[in-house]
Amino acid sequence: MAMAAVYNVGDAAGWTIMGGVDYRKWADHKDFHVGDTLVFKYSNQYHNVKQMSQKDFLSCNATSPIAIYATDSDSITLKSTGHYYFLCGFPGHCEAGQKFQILVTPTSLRRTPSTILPPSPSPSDDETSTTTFTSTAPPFYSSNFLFVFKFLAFCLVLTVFSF
Ligand SMILES: [Cu+2]
Repeated sequence: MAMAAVYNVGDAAGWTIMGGVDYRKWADHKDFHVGDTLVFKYSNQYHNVKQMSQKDFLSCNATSPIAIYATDSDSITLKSTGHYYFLCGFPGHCEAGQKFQILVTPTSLRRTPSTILPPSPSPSDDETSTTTFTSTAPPFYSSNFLFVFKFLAFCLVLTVFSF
């Protein structure tokens, strides 16, 4: 199994409203799994990290967080599957875009976040073997076909000569 990943939120920019970081886009391009860690780097004079319900996240209502982090370098390990909603609780920061949501999927689903099935190597293997089969099949098929064609042509020649 692949190792758990550590994600620096906002990459080099960190957790901020400066620099126009698009946290939604930052999160959209990643697959988050149980055991992965989010690292928030910021100055706790100006920012904090609050995990919210979906409703409060959407409305930027930071008054009743599920969890608050304010150490200025928070490492949050994603311990369970499901949606996580994060925002900065400082006034106006959520509205300015300092927020993002993620969907955490089981560790076993590292490559297929939308699938709920247990891991099975067969789908990709089947595809590979199908590809291999179809790529080797045509020459085999066409040589058979060529043989049948030659045989039919031979029969036709015999028929023509028999008249
Ligand atoms: Cu902030």
